[in-house]
Amino acid sequence: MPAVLTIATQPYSDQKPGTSGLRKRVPIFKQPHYLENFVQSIFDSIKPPQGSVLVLGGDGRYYNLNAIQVILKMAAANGFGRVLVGKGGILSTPAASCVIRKHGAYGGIILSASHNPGGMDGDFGIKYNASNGGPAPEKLTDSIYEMSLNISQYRILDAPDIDLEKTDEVELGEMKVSVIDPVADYADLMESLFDFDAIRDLIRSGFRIKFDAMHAVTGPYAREILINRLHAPEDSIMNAVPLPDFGKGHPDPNLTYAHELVEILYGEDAPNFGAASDGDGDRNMILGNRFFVTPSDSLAILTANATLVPGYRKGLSGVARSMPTSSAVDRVAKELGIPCFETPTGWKFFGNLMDAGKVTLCGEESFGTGSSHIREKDGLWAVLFWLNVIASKKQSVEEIVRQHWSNFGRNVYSRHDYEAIPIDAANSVMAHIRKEFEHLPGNTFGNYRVEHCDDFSYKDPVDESLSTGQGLRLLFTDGSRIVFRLSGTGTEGSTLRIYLEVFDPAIERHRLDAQEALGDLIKIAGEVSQIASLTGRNEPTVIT
Ligand code: G16
Repeated sequence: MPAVLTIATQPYSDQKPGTSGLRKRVPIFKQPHYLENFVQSIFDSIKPPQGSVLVLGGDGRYYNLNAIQVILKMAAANGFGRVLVGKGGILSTPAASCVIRKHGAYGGIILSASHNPGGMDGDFGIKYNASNGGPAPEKLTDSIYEMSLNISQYRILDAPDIDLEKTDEVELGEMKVSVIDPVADYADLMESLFDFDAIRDLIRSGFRIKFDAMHAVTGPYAREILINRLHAPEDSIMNAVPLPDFGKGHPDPNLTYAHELVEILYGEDAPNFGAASDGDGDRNMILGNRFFVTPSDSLAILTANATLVPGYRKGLSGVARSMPTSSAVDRVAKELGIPCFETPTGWKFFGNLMDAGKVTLCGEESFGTGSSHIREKDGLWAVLFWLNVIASKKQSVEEIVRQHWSNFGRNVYSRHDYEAIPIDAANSVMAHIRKEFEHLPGNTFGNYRVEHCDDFSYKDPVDESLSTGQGLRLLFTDGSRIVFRLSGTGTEGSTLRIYLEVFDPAIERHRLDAQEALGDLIKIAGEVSQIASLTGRNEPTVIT
């Protein structure tokens, strides 16, 4: 029997998990004991009962396989009875959530830095999901951080690496390792929710789709679901082989980074439907022929049409959106007579609401949409939901969106990101805005009158925990708003996000470009934040 080693270590001070787990550059993760310290801090915080089951996998980025071998040996030395690990070390974030729930695991470790670039000098990340399949709640991430600051030793089995390339069951000390097909459970779940016959008919009728896996984790999932099960032609998927450096791309499904797909959907002979997912498969971008669907509109439209989908035929118990997400879905919820919750940014805030049965669908402006089928946002799920709605309504993406705007009005929306700003400069912008907020209520900027300014805070209706400092909101009397927020997922400097929203009830203005419609608010945001003078940046890095 291999020996359990207890290795002495020193704490690192920078292992505070962000919006979803610990994300750092690969060279930081490669420092001696860095990964091990964090993993031991997770195990010391969750205190798994002897013999517990752990799920383990990642998005296939550089360092994934090394980390998996280490974590397996540490799990064996920390009393786990079984680890379910994806073949090749692969598990998308939604698939991991699905496997945790389906197999009643104690929790799961997912290795991913989501949409951040990968490779030897790229980003790596690690996050823990609890037994409900969802991201660790703040209480737990705080405890993991505390443990990491005080750690003095970790436990690891002195054993050789195991073969992850074939599905099998092997022993690692007293623990069993089941190397599982990473796709099967997830694909079955999708088939149980959506009308695959109707989608197959749609595709057979000549409806053309293009899914861009961005050389990240969703390649094998898209192949199994879209090609094998839905019989889409082979050229319906692109960049479908996961690569450790994502083909040197930035696997973030937005109009800037998924430009290869965007060019196809806006080009000659464009397909009818386009979609992309991110590094770990939880985000989605939806495109029609020459048409972009904002994530906020997507959530509202899926909510309005949910009963067309078998898995949601009986209706929704409620919906939730993150605060910076537009209030398009609020209008739908009102009409459906169901509750709509506004939470801070971060999928973990939806978990309690779903566990308590208060919401069925939820979404975020950051290209995340999902439902209570798992406890993570789910990229391919959103793609299938759209295909099911299209198959049922027999309308194009653009027709569906325009009809939605006609029915509910349009929340014109955009996000401007200023990436990799020096941390001090970003903090001074936020401090400046806070100061401005003291005297802004009642002021007018052209047609816009400031009603209220605050720093968003949220009291969880289930466990009553309070989260403060979740984004600076400038709310106008007509319902328009500007939100300023620092990203919790970047690894270089600070990323400042400015979220802009106006409500437009007049159908004839719907053809207007969003940036044009938001022009006044963009100016106000610049004036109030002084971003140009405080950071030297005259333009956002990414506009979505
Ligand atoms: C993570 C969370 C999302 C959240 C996003 C926000 O996404 O899972 O719930 O909306 O971060 O990112 P930021 O703080 O940069 O605005 P992911 O896809 O990176 O796991």
